[in-house]
Amino acid sequence: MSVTRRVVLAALLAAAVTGSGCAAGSAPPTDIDLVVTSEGPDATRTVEVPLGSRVTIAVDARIDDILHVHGYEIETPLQAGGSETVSFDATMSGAYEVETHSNSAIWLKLVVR
Ligand SMILES: [Cu+2]
Repeated sequence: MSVTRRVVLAALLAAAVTGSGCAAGSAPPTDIDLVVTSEGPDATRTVEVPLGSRVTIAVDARIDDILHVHGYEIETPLQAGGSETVSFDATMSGAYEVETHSNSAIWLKLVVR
């Protein structure tokens, strides 16, 4: 088999794998509970998110801040003592950090694939 033919075959196989089961609405939802404090997390939590999943982050805020979902560019104001829900469809693959800016805390790393 020629090198060119191998590359084409590999590309076709990759397309077959990534193209299956990704119809809109077929991915299971991703629900995340998050308590936002001034200290930030002990460690950033990594969450695997299936591509196409509806992501819902339920935030229990202990401080005034803004929660920022990088990449998807969603910013939600938080009020100390309040709760907020951030929802979006994970339509872009990749790794995205969820941060609060007052303390530069990175709460989540969403790995969408
Ligand atoms: Cu940010």
